[in-house]
Amino acid sequence: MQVDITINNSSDRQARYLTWAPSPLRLRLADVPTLGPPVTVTLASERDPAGGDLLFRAASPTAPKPAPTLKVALPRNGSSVTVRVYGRFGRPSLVDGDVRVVARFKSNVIGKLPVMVRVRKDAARLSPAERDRFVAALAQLNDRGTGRFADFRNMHVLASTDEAHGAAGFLPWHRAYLLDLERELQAIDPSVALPYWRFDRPAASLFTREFLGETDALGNAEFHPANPLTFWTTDGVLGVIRRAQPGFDPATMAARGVFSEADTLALGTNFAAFTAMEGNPHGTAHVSSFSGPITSVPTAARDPLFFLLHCNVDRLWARWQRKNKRFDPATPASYASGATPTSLRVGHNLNDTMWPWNGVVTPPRPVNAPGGTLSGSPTVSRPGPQPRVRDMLDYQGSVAPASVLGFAYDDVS
Ligand SMILES: [Cu+2]
Repeated sequence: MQVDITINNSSDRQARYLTWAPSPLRLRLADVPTLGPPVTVTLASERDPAGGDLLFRAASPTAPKPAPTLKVALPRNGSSVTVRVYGRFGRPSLVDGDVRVVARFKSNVIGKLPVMVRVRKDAARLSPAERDRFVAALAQLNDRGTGRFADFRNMHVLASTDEAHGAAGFLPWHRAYLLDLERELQAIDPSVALPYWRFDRPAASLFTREFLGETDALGNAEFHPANPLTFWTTDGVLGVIRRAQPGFDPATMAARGVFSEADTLALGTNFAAFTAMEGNPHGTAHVSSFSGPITSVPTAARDPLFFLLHCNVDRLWARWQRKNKRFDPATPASYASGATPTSLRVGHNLNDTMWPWNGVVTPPRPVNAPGGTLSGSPTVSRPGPQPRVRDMLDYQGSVAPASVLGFAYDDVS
């Protein structure tokens, strides 16, 4: 007897990735005599010692909470039953396939599928292997200045100032931007998730030659010869320009003057109040500790650190959303949508599509739209190629399960 296991409605290997949000898991009996009662199988995880872990739940809305095991009765006629599988919060994977979905009949294993609990982690706490996979994927996306990274560089330029900064859409726009980049990295190596820079803490292992580079006296980031970021090229220039400001040591100090996480989360319980975080900690983290391209909107995306900085900004929004239950676009406090649907600058209203993914190049939008539509994902269908501001809020499907965007943070349940 054998059971076929399918995750995220796809037999594609690239679909076998989980977060804390539920993913559909489909079971179907193969090779069984058609006569007789349903066959009850038990789902559980089988994990490596430091591997990810899983929880399961029946699909019915009234089903009990997610649990480490789940009994499922499967019909003998080969029709399928769909349940839910979750990464177990606090137990993300270290490497691909370090946890398996196992289906047992009595004590016999009759089905097994390797998966990964893939979430965004603190860059300073990645394992060397996680770090190296991320760096390799990012360097490949850049491809010595000839790769698709150039699109991401070109999306965050002067033209993006009105579309993505200084107003309510700042957080949703950058969430879409990071998701687009992360999906491109995952197309290169599906085991990669974007790490975040906790700029409110020292990050000794991040500013090293093996990772994002150690700044030298001339203001360049120095890389180990084996680090593929050695060949990082943007705007036709090889290398990463980043200089620690006098007296600043990123290995032992937090970025200077940035609000602590607690102070950031305490900015207010309405989105309008929370948007003050665009100034501090976001803007402060950009300008207070390093000099170089990172300090200015049109050039910041030249520095790979920019994406880790913004990943932490997005994580702070996610933590704030979790703390205050601000996932529902229909709740006014979840977003500063203004009194009427068009009360804010174009691109910042809840129902607006966002540039450049919408391809709109007529005023007041910028004159070009680099990068094309937003990359799709093998694991989820949202937000679609032309995301709206509202599509960015319910990223874990807390309000509407179909809204899930396919990413999560290690410390946001
Ligand atoms: Cu920006």
